[in-house]
Amino acid sequence: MFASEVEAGQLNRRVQQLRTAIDEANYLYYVLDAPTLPDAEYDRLLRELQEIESANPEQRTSDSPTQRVGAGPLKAFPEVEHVIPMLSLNNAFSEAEVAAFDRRVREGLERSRLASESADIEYAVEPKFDGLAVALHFRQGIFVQGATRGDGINGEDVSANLRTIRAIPMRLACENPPDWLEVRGEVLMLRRDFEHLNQAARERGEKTFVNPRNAAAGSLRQLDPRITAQRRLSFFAYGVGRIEGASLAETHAGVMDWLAEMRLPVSNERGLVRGVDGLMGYFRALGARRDTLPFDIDGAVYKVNRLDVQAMLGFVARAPRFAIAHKYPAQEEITQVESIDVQVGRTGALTPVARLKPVFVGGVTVTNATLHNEDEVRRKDVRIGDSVIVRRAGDVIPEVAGVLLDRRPMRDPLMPEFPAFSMPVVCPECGAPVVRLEGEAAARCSNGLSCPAQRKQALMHFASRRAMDIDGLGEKLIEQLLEQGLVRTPADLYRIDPTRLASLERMAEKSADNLLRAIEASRNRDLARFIFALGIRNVGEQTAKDLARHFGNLDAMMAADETALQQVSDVGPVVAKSMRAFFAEPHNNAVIEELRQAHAWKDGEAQPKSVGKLVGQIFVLTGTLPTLSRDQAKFMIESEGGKVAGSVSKKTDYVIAGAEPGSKIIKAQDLGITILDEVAFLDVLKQGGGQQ
Ligand code: D41
Repeated sequence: MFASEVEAGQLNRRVQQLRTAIDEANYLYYVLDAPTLPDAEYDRLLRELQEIESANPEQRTSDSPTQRVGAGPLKAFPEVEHVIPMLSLNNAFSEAEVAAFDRRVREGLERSRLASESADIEYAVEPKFDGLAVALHFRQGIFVQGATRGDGINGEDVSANLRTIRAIPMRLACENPPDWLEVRGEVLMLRRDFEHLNQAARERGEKTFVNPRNAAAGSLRQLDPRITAQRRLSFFAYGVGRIEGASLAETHAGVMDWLAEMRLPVSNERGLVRGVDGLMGYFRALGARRDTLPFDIDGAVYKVNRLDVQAMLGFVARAPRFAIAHKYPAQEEITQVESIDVQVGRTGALTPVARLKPVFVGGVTVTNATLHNEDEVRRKDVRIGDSVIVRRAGDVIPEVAGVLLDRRPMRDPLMPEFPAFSMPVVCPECGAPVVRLEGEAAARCSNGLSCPAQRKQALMHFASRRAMDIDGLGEKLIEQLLEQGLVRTPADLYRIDPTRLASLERMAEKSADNLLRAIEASRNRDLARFIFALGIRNVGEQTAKDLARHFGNLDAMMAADETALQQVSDVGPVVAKSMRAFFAEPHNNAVIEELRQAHAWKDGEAQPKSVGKLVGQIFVLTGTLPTLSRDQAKFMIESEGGKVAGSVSKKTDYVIAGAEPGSKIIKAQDLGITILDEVAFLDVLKQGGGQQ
C-alpha cells in the first residue's frame, strides 16, 4: 500500500469519527433534549471537520453535518411530485363526531368480517402538531430530498432548508437501511425558540411572528437557507410514504418505534388506546397538558393501529377512513378591529384595547383584546378596520397576535387611510397630562386618585374577592355610588348613608341591605388582605402576605424605609420604591386613617425572626429618640430577631431611652439593666447584643 493511501484511510476514519460524534450530539440535543457535549466542544469538532473537507473535497458528502449550515440562496423552489399523494385528515370537533368515526371504522370492518364482533378497535393516538407537513426521502439511509406537502400531489423542494434542521438525521441509524424510505412528518418551531426569535426581532425593532406555526412556515419557505439555519426549526415524524427494500411493522405504533430506532424524532406523547372512551380519555389528558407542552398542538390524531386494517378501510376523496384529527377549540381566530380605545387602569396605566367584531375563540366569545402598550401597537401597526389574529390561550386575556396586512382595506384613494395609533397626550377619563417615565412601557395618567377612572378601579380592587371581599359590590354599583357622590374613597364605604343607598336607581331594599351587610362583614379583615386591597403598585397578593407576616402591623410597615422594606422576602427596590411613593401621598394616609377608625383591618403579630444579631434579646423603648421614630427603632430590632416589650422586667436586656423618658428608666436602673441612647443602640445593632 502506498503511503498516501494509508494517510487517506486515516483521514477518512477521522472524518467518520467526527461525523458520528456530531450526529450523536445533535441527536441527544435536538431529539432527546438531553444535551451532553458542551457547545465549545461541538463547535471545535465541526470546525475540524470543515477544515478537513475543504482541504480534501473528495471527503465531502451530502450527509455530512457540515452541509447543514446553509448553501447560497435559491431563485425559487423546484416543484416535486409526491409519488404517493400526501393525504389530508378529516376533522372531528366533538365526542359525537369521534363516536361516528369509530362507528364507521367498525362498520367498515364488519362488512369485511375483519373485526371480532364486540372488541373495541385499537387506535394509535398522537398529538396533532401545529406545523407544516413535509416528506423526507432517504436513499440507502442517506437524506436526499425533502419537500413541502403543497396540495398533496405537488410540493416544493425545500431540501436545503430541511438540511438545516438538526433534529432531522442526514443518515439513518440503521445497519441495513431500506433502498428508499419516505418519512412524513411536521416541521414546527418550539415555543422557546419562537420566543427567542421574536425577542430578537423586537430588540431590532423588526416585525414579530404571530405564532410558532407562521414562524416555522416563514422559515421553511426561505429562499436563503442561511436564514433558515438561524431559525431553529424542529421536526416530528408521523408516518411513512414510499418504501422500498424493507417491510413495515404490522402496526402504526410499530412503524413509529422503528423510525425512532433509526433516530428520527417521534413524539413521546403518543400512545395506544381502545374504543371511543380510550380516545376521549387521551384527548382530555393531552388537552390538560396542552399549554405546558414545548410546542403548539391543535388537536389529537387517531389512527387505526393495524396497518392491514388501515388498508382494508381505504380512503374517501383525499382523506383516509382509518384516521381522524380531533381538534381542540381554536386558540386563534381572525376578526376585524372596530375601534381602538384607551383604558385607564387602577394605577393610571393607559392600556390600548382593540374593540373587535365578536369572534368565538378559545371557548369564549371575544369582543375586546389587549394591545398591551404603545410600543406594542406601533410594532404590530394595528389600525381600525384591520383584520387581525386574536389569540386566547388557556385562561390568559385575549390579545391581538398580529395584523393581516395584505387584508388591510384599500380605501378610496382620495380618502386618507386610518392613521397609525398614537397614545393620547391627556387622560381620556380626566384630561390630566399623560406621562411616560423613562424605562417604563406604560404611559400613565398623572392625576392619581383624582382621576375618576383610577378611583373606580381602586374601589373595584378594594372590594374584590381576594382583597376585602365585599360581596355584591361590582363595577356597575361602584359606578352608581361614585356618580351619586355617595362614595369617593374606600373609607366612604364604611359610612354609606342607608337611606341614600336605598334610594339609588334599580336598588331594591333587599339588595341595599345585602350590600350594607357585606360591607359590615368586611371589617376587621386580616392585615394581608388589607395591604393587598390598598392597591399599591407592584404589591400583589403574595407580597402583601409577606409584608403582613414580616411587620405584623400596618404602622410598622408604614414606618419602614426602602432599606427596611427590602428585608422582606421578595421585596426588591422596585416594590420598596412604589410603597414609599404610596405612603408619601397625604391623600393615601388620610384614607388609611379613616379606614383605621372604621376598623377595616386588624393587625396581627410580626412573625418572630429566628435569625439576626439580636435573636433572644428583649428591648424596651422609652422617651423620644433624636432621629429614629419609635416604630423605626422597633422595626430595626425585630428585623434582627430581637423583641420589643412594653414594660421593663427582669427579662429585659436593654432599655433604649430618648428625651423625656418615663418611669421605665427608673425601673431599669433599679434592676441594673443596661440603658442605651440612640448612638449606643445603633452600636449594639451593628455589633449584635449578647451582653452577659
Ligand atoms: O401531527 C400532525 N399534524 C399529523 C398530521 C399527524 N400526527 N398525523 C398525520 N397523519 C396523516 C395521515 C394519516 C394521512 C398519514 C398528519 C397528516 N396525515 C397530515 N398532515 C397534513 C396533512 C395531513
